[in-house]
Amino acid sequence: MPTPKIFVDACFGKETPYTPVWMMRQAGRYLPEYMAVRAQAGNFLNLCHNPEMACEVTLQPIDIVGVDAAILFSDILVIPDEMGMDLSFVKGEGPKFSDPITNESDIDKLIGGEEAASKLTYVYDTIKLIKTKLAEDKALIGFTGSPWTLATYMIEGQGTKTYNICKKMMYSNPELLHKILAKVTEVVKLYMEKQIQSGIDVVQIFDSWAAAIEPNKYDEFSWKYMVEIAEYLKEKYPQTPIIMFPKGVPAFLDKVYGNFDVFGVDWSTPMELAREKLGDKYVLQGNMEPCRLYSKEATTEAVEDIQSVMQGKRHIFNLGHGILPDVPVEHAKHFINECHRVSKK
Ligand code: 1CP
Repeated sequence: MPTPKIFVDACFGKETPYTPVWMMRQAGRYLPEYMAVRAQAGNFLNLCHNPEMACEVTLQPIDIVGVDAAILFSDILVIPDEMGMDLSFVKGEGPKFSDPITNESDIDKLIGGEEAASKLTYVYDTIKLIKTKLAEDKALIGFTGSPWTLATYMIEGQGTKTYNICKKMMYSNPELLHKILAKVTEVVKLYMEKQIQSGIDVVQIFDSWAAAIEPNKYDEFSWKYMVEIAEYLKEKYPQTPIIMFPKGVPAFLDKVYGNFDVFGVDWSTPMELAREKLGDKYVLQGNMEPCRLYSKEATTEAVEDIQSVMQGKRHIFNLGHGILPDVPVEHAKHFINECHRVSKK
């Protein structure tokens, strides 16, 4: 019998001895051990491309803060990079693509489908290496950005506050945006399939920029593509749980549909509301406001509140978005311990 993984059981809504917990962006700059490996790598993309180093930073939060699942160390933007867009990380400014997509011939030039997914070998090698080292009772989460979130970077060329270039396309040339989204969706399906074949236990689809889309258009431009990916994977790999994380869409909760297992609740959505609307159909993950990690008292208060709503049923603890780089490691550990303490049966 293989050792059970509490995290995977919880994703399927099974009873577990306590509620498992992990933190979005848990492998990152708040850990001095991460900074040391990153310095050794020279730059962020080298770190993503090097399976030994990526494996090391993936495992750090398991050993240092005691989370129940590791998340593969990589970035969502390696996908457009391997589709032929030239990605770089400019110090202090974040990701940049030198030639953003503006027209149909730019889309036609992108490498698609199997060819693009096959170029991400360093990710698959990293997964295989992690699986040789990760304790058997811990889960490994693989991930992708949603087609919409990826497209925002491919069209804007970088992070954006206004999304004006993608939204201009959304309202004035929606067919062009759909063409990008469809091409990215095909790559993501095969990419996630290869992550599963390489050994990941759980899939998370990050739609970090969901809130940029008006609620009436959210299904058309983002959710339906996420559901298409989930349905493709579920049909072939029903034993691999899928977590959907659309950030900041409380107005869409009534319309959520699709074949997946866990709905990631962001910190702006009250857990009660998510439980009322979705709790019977999906396991819920979340949702402490990440800045509460600056105070141990504020952390304990939120963990107790979330526990009183979810009562250890059909729930996975997490933050409502990523941990910030200046959070003391001690406080991150406190969050994990408190989640385990309040939910222990
Ligand atoms: O070391 C550094 O300075 C680079 C910072 C960094 C890190 C640690 C980037 C650049 N990416 C990552 C790792 C990363 N990215 C992970 C690793 C696993 C973990 O969570 O521990 C994951 C899951 C991501 C996913 C990611 N990248 C998302 C979705 C998740 C989210 O936080 O919403 C997004 C939007 C990105 C784009 C990206 N990559 C890096 C930065 C600084 C950004 C955001 C830029 C922006 O704000 O637009």
